Formats: sequence, C-alpha cells, structure tokens
Amino acid sequence: MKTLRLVLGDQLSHSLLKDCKKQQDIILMGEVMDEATYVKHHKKKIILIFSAMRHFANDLRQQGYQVDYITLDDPKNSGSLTQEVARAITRHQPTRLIATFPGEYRVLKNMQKWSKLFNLAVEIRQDDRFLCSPEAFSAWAGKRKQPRMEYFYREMRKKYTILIKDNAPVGGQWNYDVENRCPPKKDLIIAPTYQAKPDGITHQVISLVKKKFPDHFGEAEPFHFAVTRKQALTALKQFIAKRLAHFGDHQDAMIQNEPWMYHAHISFYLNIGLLLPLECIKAAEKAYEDKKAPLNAVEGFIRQIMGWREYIRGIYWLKMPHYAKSNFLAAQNPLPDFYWTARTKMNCLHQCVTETKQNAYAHHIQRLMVLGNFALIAGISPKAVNEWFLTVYADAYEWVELPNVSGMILFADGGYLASKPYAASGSYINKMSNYCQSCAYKINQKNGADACPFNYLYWDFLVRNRDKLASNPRIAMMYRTYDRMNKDKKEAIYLDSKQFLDSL
Ligand code: FAD
Ligand code: DLZ
Ligand code: SF4
Repeated sequence: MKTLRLVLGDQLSHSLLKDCKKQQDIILMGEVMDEATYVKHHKKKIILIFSAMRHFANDLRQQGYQVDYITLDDPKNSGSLTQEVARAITRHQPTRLIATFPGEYRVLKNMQKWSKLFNLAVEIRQDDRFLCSPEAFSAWAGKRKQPRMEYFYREMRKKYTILIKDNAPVGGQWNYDVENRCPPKKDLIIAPTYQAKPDGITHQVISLVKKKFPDHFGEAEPFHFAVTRKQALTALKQFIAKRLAHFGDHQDAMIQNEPWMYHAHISFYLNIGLLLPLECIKAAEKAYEDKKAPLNAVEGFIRQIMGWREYIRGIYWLKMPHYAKSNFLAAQNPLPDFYWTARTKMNCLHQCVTETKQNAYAHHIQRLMVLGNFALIAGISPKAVNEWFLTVYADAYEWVELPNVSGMILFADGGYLASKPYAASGSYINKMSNYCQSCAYKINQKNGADACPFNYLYWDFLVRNRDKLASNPRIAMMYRTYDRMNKDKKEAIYLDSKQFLDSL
C-alpha cells in the first residue's frame, strides 16, 4: 500500500514516522506561503522552521526515506497546503494519506475535508509527542467546573512517575513555587544561551526570508537558533548543566539587557519536534538525582513542561473553536503602535519589545507581567493581542499561544484557565526587575504626568470591570481598598487613565 506521509513544519520528529516504509512511502514536506503569512511571523521564526524542515528532510533522505520536498521558490509551488497535497497525490498516486494531528484548529478543519476532496483514505493520527491526549484531558477536565493546573500536574507526575518516591512527591511537596521568586540581583553570572553557527542551508534560508518577507516583524540576523535535533539536544544539555540550578530562584526576575536569564530557551525546539517533552523532563530529574540542581529548580522546570504546557494544550482542544472569540471583559482598544516599534517612554515595555524584535523571544514573566499585564489593564482587544503574540515569538503556535493570551493574561475566558486576572501595578515590575531605575516615569508616583502608567491603569482596570470582577474572592479586597480612597484620588485615577489611553 503506497502511502503519502505529510510532515508539517512543526512535526519534525522521527517518532511520528515509526511505521513509515522506506521503499514504499513518500514523505511530503512543503514550504508554503499560506502558512508563512497567515500572520506575518517574525523573520526568525520562518528561518527557524524552513531551515529545520530542510535539515530534517536531508536527514530522512540520508536514512533512506523518500522525501518529496517543495521549496518556497519552486515555480510550481501553489502556496497552499491543501493544493500541495493535491499536487503530490497526482504525482505519486498513493492509496492513502497519513497526517499527524496538527497544532492548530484551522489546519485540522482543512485536513478533515481532504478525504472527500481527494477521494482518498486519510488517516489523521494522534500526536503522541504530547504527554496527555486531547481525549484524556477532556475526560479529566470534563468532571470539573473549573479545572486547575496544579491538580492536573499532580496527576501527570503520578502517571509518568516523575519526582515521585514511595507514592509521594519527592521532598514532601508537589510545588516549590514560593521559593522561586527571588528579585533580581546585580552581580548574577548568567551562563549564555546556546548559539548555533548557521551553516550553508541556514544562510540560504536567511536570504530567502529577507527577500520574500521584508515587511515581516523582527530582525533576521544574527540567527543562532538550533535547526537540527543534534543542536537542540546540545542546547538542552547546556541548560541542564549551566542554568537549571538557578532556574527556580530567578524564574520571575527581569534584568535590563539580559533577555535570556536562567530560562531554558527550548520552547522553539519543543514546539517543532526537535526536542521531546519527556526527554527534557527526565534530563532535569536526573540532574536532581545526581545532585547537580536543587529540588525547587528541577520541580519548577518540570512543572512548566509537564504541567503548564500540557494543560494549556488540553484547554485549547477542549475549548476550540469558541475560545478564539472569547472576550469576557469586552476589551476593545486597539493595540498601541509601540508593540511593533518599541517606541515608548515606558522602559519595561521598551525593553521587552526591543528584545522580542531582536530575538523572537521574551521569557515568561516579560510576556506575562509586562507585555500581557499592560494589554490587560489597557483594555486591548483579545483579537489584536493574540495576533501580536502569534506573530512575534519563534515558539508561537495557536495551541499554546491562544490559551496563554486569552486565558492567562487577558481573562477573556472569564476565569476558566486562571482563577484571577494577572493585573498588577508598577510595583510588581519594580520588585522583580531593574527596569524602573532607567525609566522616564516615576515608579513611586501614583498619579500625574510623571507617574508610572501601570499605577493608575491598574485601578482604572478594576473600576472599569467592577461588574465582572467584584464577586471574585481573590480580588474583592482590592475593591475594598479602592472604595476607601477619597474622591480626589479616584478622580485622578480616572483622568490620568483616560488621558493616557486617549494618547495611545
Ligand atoms: P522556560 O521558562 O525555561 O520553561 C521551560 C518550558 O516550559 C518552555 O520551553 C515551555 O515549553 C514550557 N512552558 C513554560 N510555561 C509555559 C506556558 N505557560 N505554556 C506552555 N508552555 C510553557 N509558550 C510557547 O511555547 N509558545 C507561545 O506562543 C507562548 N505564548 C505565551 C504568551 C503569553 C502571554 C504567556 C504569558 C506565555 C506564553 N508562552 C508561550 C509560555 C512561556 O512564556 C514560554 O513557553 C517560555 O517563555 C519559553 O521560553 P523557555 O523555553 O526559556 O521557557
Ligand atoms: C509556522 C509555519 C510556517 C511559517 N511555515 C510552514 C510551512 O511552510 N510549511 C509547513 O508545513 N508548516 C509551516 N509552519 C507550521 C504550520 O503553520 C503548523 O504546522 C500549523 O500551524 C499547525 O500547527
Ligand atoms: Fe515600567 Fe512603570 Fe517601571 Fe517605567 S516605572 S519601567 S513604566 S513599571
């Protein structure tokens, strides 16, 4: 039975091709304009995907597989995934098509039409790189009114026996997050992130992307992402050896001109299949067993992958398609231009956008407490914020981007994913970063032209959304604090916020 095996740009894992027959089956891979432009992805993201696809195809060929690879500049390339599958069916006359469950709902809907469209048997297989299938997540979450990541994570730890001894969590606790909030210190020595040297293939792709996508966000070079599994494994190994031990303590800290901190910088590779989640989890667990990293760091890192990453994906498939339209707080403001240009006097936002343009990366707290927090308290529409986050990060695919944005930062799902909005005034940013020291605004000033805009926007956000949020027990206290403010103070919050938001 001749089979056409479709491999998408984020499915670059040998594990998905286990039963592929070298003599008989054709592996189809294509660089298509539709996927490269459905949002104007950061140039580095397109370079990463195309270069990793080309390396993966070469690797498969070397192993004896038959690969039909369509480059972006192939004159016959139709630019659409469906059309490229159609053309490949005409070329190869397969008796069936095997694809892997994709990372985005819109792609799944297209795939589900293929069998009828091509009059061919089409099998869409589970993506077994994930640790929890959409069905298993649905069975777990379906029983709960409000699922919580923490309980899901405990189930996963038990299921895979990770950091478990004698049926109990190692160290006696499931979660060591309270130990992971050290503010930034000046004299930290941070081991640099992994930097691959671009080879000939990557250089060709860089030229292609600069030529074809000149108006896309971000800088193409310098480009140092891993583009092969071997390089990605080295990146993982370096993180485990050099940064994991400090990952926990400084997980929430932000330092000016230190975009990478002690984070792993592996989401790019995990999300396209160059790394597998369980191998990252096991590498961290081993570092703890070998006494190379403390428990708070190792548990914290494992929780991100085994807990958050899987939980986020579970919510995406459980709640799509209506999740993409959710807007519980009816936020409608447009995205300020500085999210693209970095031109703002607010130093925290200036830093985070500048680093995002350069690296196609920002670490979690920059995304959550600076870029996300501002979008939340400034009432920016979920559609605009989602589009921005999907565009600018090299690790962004809708399955992981959408629940983080609509659920975690914007509270657009009304609290299904997170129990309260992560809204915060400038004092949180001041505590966890040194950004405020170089800012034109004054962090300790609460109102007036020089005051940190986060300080008044925070209260204005609570007031604007009182009817939707006041009954939430986790923020009720903030409303009591607001109610105790005098009339002049309340008026100043309103006027400063109005003036600031109008100026955007
Ligand atoms: P580390 O901090 O070292 O964490 C290790 C790994 O844990 C990451 O590589 C990632 O795979 C996983 N992880 C950690 N937190 C999360 C989370 N909340 N959701 C899913 N996985 C997580 N992550 C993406 O992969 N793609 C996105 O498009 C994306 N968009 C985000 C948008 C917002 C608003 C927020 C708040 C978070 C977003 N995240 C996203 C999650 C997280 O910020 C990134 O996974 C992380 O910054 C990647 O860097 P790292 O590899 O250095 O992660
Ligand atoms: C993100 C992306 C880009 C930029 N280009 C391609 C491509 O040319 N060919 C391809 O197969 N996949 C690409 N991808 C990844 C897809 O967008 C991704 O597979 C879907 O969004 C589902 O997650
Ligand atoms: Fe950001 Fe406010 Fe600090 Fe400036 S003062 S860096 S705007 S939090």
